[in-house]
Amino acid sequence: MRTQVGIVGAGPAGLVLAHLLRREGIEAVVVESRSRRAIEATVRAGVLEQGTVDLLDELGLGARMHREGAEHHGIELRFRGRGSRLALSELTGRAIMLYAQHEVIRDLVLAWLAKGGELRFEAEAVALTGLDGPSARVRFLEGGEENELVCDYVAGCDGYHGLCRTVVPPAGRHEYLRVHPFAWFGILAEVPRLSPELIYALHDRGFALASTRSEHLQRLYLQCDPHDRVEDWSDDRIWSELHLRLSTEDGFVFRDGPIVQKDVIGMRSYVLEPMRNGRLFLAGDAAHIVPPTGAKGLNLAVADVFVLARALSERYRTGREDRLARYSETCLRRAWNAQRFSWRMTSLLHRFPEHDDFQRRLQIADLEEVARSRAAALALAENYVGLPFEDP
Ligand code: RFL
Ligand code: PHB
Repeated sequence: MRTQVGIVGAGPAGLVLAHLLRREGIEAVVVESRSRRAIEATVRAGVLEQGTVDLLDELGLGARMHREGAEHHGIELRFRGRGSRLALSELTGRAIMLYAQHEVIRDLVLAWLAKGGELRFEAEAVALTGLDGPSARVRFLEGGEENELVCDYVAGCDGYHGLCRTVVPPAGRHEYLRVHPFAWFGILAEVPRLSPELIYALHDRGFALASTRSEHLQRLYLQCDPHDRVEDWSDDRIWSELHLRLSTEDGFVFRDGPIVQKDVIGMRSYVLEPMRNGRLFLAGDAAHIVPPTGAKGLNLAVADVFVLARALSERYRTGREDRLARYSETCLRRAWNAQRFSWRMTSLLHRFPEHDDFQRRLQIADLEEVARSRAAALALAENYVGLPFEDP
């Protein structure tokens, strides 16, 4: 098998890249280790930046998102029993879209296959070779047999647990890793929407987040111990903790109901530099992970492949490799800003085991500044809605 760009992984990074390349007339084949059913059912992100929404629209992939998703113009920061609205759209002129990641995946897969695109499910990449030679090779296992995809370039879009980031040689790479002393307990619950906008809450008992999937299905998160298991949290414990952490002085109430999914989500910050090894270009979670507090991971994956598609397009149109040569540097600038912002949101809103009273008071003063000062609010809002995709 031969193609121009071999894409490893059919997550947001791999699938958006496949569509972007097709628009540029560049051929691509995607290999994905899991089944279609599995990738279309994995519950992950929910917040799309306006830049991501605009790009999906440009690719003609946004119709269902606009029908079924919900545009939000603000979020609430809740602390000391009071809510403070961060008016995203008033401050920035931009908005966010609540639309589940697995719905994005469904839309992208359907459109790719409808256009006759090649996507091999249950095809696991097991080796990459020729990255410094005239052509690259992706070896993959499919139905118990080994196959090979020969290509000009490989896009490593296989996430944090994938193969691609492991083939960047130790000599030239630098990894930055921080594992945080807490995790999130995430649920999907069949209850009415708690509030018209997302609520990010800091409470003495820890962080809580009320997000949404539809009028009747809510996505809720609670800060928990990183060693907690799903079995440690009964439905009663979850609801009573959510009621405590989301409570307000003016008596905010919401209904309990059936919990249809529970998961524990570890919190990590990670960057791999450089995001390139010869003919291999890493994108998305394969190169960087951010804690979910800033809702940046998926959007960062999309921003990477936006830059990569431009660079590959230049290479195929003109033979020039200037943009490819700048790929890693361009993406790392955005990735580090997303790390900074995600760390800021995380430290603003979580209870840290090592914090004393002094640090807790500072945290409240920091939140109060965001509530009071337009400048502080704007700094947070412009990062939350997302900076424009960079294309220097
Ligand atoms: P993905 O989505 O992990 O996709 C990688 C794909 O590669 C496949 N794969 C392989 N395929 C072939 N051969 C191999 N050897 C392979 N190894 C792996 C995998 O099966 C998979 O299908 O990476 P990608 O495309 O970089 O996308 C990244 C995003 O998925 C991730 O950053 C976000 O989900 C992060 N995130 C959020 N991001 C946002 O922008 N907004 C949010 O609101 C948001 N909320 C979240 C989140 C992540 C969360 N979790 C579960 C970590 C909330 C949560 C709870
Ligand atoms: C989600 O809806 O899953 C979600 C929303 C906001 C975040 C993280 C996750 O910061």
